[in-house]
Amino acid sequence: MTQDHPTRPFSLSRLPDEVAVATASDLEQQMQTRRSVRHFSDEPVPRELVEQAIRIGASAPSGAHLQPWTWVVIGDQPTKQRLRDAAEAEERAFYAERATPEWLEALAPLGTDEVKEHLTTAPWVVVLFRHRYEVLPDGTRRKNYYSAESCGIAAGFFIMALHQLGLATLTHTPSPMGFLSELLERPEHEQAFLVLPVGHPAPDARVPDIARRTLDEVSVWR
Ligand code: IYR
Repeated sequence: MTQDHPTRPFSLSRLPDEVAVATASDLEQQMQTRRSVRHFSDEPVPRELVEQAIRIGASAPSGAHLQPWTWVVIGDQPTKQRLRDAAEAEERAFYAERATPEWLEALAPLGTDEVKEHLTTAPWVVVLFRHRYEVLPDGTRRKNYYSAESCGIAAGFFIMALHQLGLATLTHTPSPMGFLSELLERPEHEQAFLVLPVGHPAPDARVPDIARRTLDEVSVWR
């Protein structure tokens, strides 16, 4: 390692193996109850909780530590409505024309359609923008490395934090997402990456009856 940049000492508090296994078991149980929610309650959620979840999301590792993200948080009804109208216009075209039959078949178990009620019902809608590059003060461009991977990891941290706080979200990817840049007035170098409504599930919320793949199915050990 080159040593011409400052470093500082680091250690992690070490857990006895049995404690780690018990902790992992509790955490896994907790995380296995997470589901993508499409039916939200309009009950308010304190802004502070969303701030904390974003700080946790933004604590994620990123390529060259360039932190290539902006979290746009929408809490006002008129903006949420404009977002919903624009998203539904794109989705209508997606479901009616753009989606291939295979894609529609893959989506069938999820029961999704062009109605995006969550965008106006959830108290908060967070749009994560990915910085493909940065514009430096002198106007030149600096490339960001692995910005998609970085934003994916950050979104994962954010989703996990929300679940731990007892809040629901959905990784909504309207396609295409260009309308979000205009509507939320983001600069050219930022590209909408994910739309994440945040709130409590509606009291009558339902989720698809689908299962997760098992450890044996998802892992190979050699
Ligand atoms: N963007 C559409 C379609 C859609 C695509 C995937 I991949 C999903 O996991 C769910 C939906 C929509 O939001 O309805």
